[in-house]
Amino acid sequence: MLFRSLWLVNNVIGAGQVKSYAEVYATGTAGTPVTALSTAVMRAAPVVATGGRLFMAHCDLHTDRYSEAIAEASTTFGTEAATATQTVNLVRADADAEATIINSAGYSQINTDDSALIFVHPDADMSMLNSVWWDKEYGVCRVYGENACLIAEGGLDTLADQPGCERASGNLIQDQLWGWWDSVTAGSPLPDGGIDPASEGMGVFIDADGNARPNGAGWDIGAYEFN
Ligand SMILES: [Ca+2]
Repeated sequence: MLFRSLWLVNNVIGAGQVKSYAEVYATGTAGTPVTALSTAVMRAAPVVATGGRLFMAHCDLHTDRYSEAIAEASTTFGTEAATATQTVNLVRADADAEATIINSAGYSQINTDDSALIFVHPDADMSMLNSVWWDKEYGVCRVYGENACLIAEGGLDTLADQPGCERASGNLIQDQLWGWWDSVTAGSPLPDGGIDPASEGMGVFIDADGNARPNGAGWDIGAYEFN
């Protein structure tokens, strides 16, 4: 998405069943063999900041396991080469993007190639506050930089020390214990886990259902106020 200034509030956003296919079938002969070269590249994320300023508050992001890249190459005589690469993130901040993310959550179900919960280009400017991320199955890289995994496991405490990141506090790598988007089970870190969005210049006074925020002891993380 190309934008100068974008506000995302109280949204549930998924990158689901994203696919890339590349098929190359070449006919060669014994005397004149050919090369069949097929390359499929799939890159996806629910939220991609390509530039400008992104303000994201109280959003739930998800990817699903059915996203895939498929490459097929075939020749009668010669060389067959098929390469499929798939990279999936929950949030991606490209170069020149300024992204402020607060009170948001997401889970990943993909771990292939350079996939990670969060991608941060070294020339980006990301701030992340009081957000909860989780990988349901694979132990995916937490934060990926331009060419390598910056935070492979553990929490996000060192995110602010990474190239492309400015501020990070109150973030968790933890199962959100969602029942569905608008419900959680006991022990979830989401209820009352957020900060006042006004501290970042954002007023968020209702949730995705139109119920008042905050309710109970504070702002709930995600699109819904649970209590
Ligand atoms: Ca609350």
